[in-house]
Amino acid sequence: MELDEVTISRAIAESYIKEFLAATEVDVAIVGAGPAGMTAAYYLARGGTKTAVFERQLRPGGGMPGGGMLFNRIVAQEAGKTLLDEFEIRYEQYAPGYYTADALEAVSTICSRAIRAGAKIFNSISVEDVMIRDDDRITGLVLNWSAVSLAGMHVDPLAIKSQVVIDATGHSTEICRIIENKIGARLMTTTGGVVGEKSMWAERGEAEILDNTREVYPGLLVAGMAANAVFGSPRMGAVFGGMLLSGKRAAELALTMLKPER
Ligand code: 48F
Repeated sequence: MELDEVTISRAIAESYIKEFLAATEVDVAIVGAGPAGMTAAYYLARGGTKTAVFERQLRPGGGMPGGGMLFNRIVAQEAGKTLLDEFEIRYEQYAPGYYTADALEAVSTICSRAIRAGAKIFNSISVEDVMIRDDDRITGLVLNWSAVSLAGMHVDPLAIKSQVVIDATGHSTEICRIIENKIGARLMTTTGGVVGEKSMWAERGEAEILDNTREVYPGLLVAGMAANAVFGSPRMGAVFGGMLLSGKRAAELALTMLKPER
């Protein structure tokens, strides 16, 4: 049978639009397909929760593919190793309590497991704004093609609804900053705004990240480095266990926040 370019084009466009339409009303929308966002997506989708992830970059993975200073290896500590086991990512013990893994294997495996569990990851889409309704509650995201902002074109966005949003945007905590700066609303932090990440301290950063993984504004959870940045905890460099554990915690919390009738 001859390959027909129009059929190829229609197959791509129609199947993409079908998936995008399905994502216009989701249970949980996650901003950022770094290690924390993708881990959250995996745990949510695995339980049947309708989950969409929006990632600005062409490729998923956030800071993980770069390992430490482009040495594409990651380190996980004892607690983080449980997540490497869950995803079946191979690792070696470097020293007692320190495990190393290939950063690309880690990214590709978590991404694949999240998608196969049922999460939809939309790459090359930036979240540029949020929707706030019902007495100051985040109820959705405002999306645009990343290429549109890169090109500096004036193109209006589209919007999707979500019961719960997870800010997994990493160091920049972009969704929290939109709430703080654009909406002018108070976040559930000591200052009422993004406190800002502190200088590197791996031990403390990892110790505090699970407590920081929580609701920061009605309907909005923070996960991964965004959690430490918004609550003013240290960064931790190329140790990634906390990112995975935080993603898992965010998924567990999101489940408790979803309305029962879903
Ligand atoms: O930065 P990122 O990997 O965040 P993470 O999951 O993990 C942090 C680690 O990579 C590392 C570290 C380890 O100790 O500190 O830095 O917390 O992934 C965040 C993703 O969010 C995307 C961004 O492109 C990246 O892939 N992102 C950020 N803002 C937006 C966004 C936005 N407004 N819309 C869509 N995607």
